[in-house]
Amino acid sequence: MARVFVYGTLKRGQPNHFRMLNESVGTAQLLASAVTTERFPLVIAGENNIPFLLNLPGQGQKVHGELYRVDERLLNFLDDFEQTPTLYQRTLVTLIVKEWLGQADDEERSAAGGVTEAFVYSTTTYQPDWPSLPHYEDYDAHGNHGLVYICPGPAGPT
Ligand code: PCA
Repeated sequence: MARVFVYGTLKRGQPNHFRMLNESVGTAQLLASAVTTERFPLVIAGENNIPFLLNLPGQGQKVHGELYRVDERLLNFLDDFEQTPTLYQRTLVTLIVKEWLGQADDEERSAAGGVTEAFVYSTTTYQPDWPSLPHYEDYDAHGNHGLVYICPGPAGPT
């Protein structure tokens, strides 16, 4: 089992959330809503308007998202889907839990001060202008930025 913090198209209500629910590739349980303890630039970039958390702690805003418990199969699927390690890199991030949700067990809920760690798909490889794009704290593919995410085909993001 592993824990993954999702901040982009994998969140509930977002265009790739169905991939978290596809039991033929593994299982995920929603544990909590959470926010990063540090600031990061979360930008929308590229031809397909893909959200990227740039691994530049201290810049941008604290990023809001969802914490999941996933099995190894789903983690492998997500690594492939997110083109890790070329497009994104899977790194660790420190989070503050906003609200534990039904599927978190007592041990998970005992995290001191609600501070916990999880994997995140962030990137250290990006175009030089990306850090100066607008920063978001709570991604929504249909937000008033107008940068609607263009879904990848079955092969994954392009
Ligand atoms: N998918 C991953 C990284 C960005 C994206 O759209 C996520 O939702 O966290």
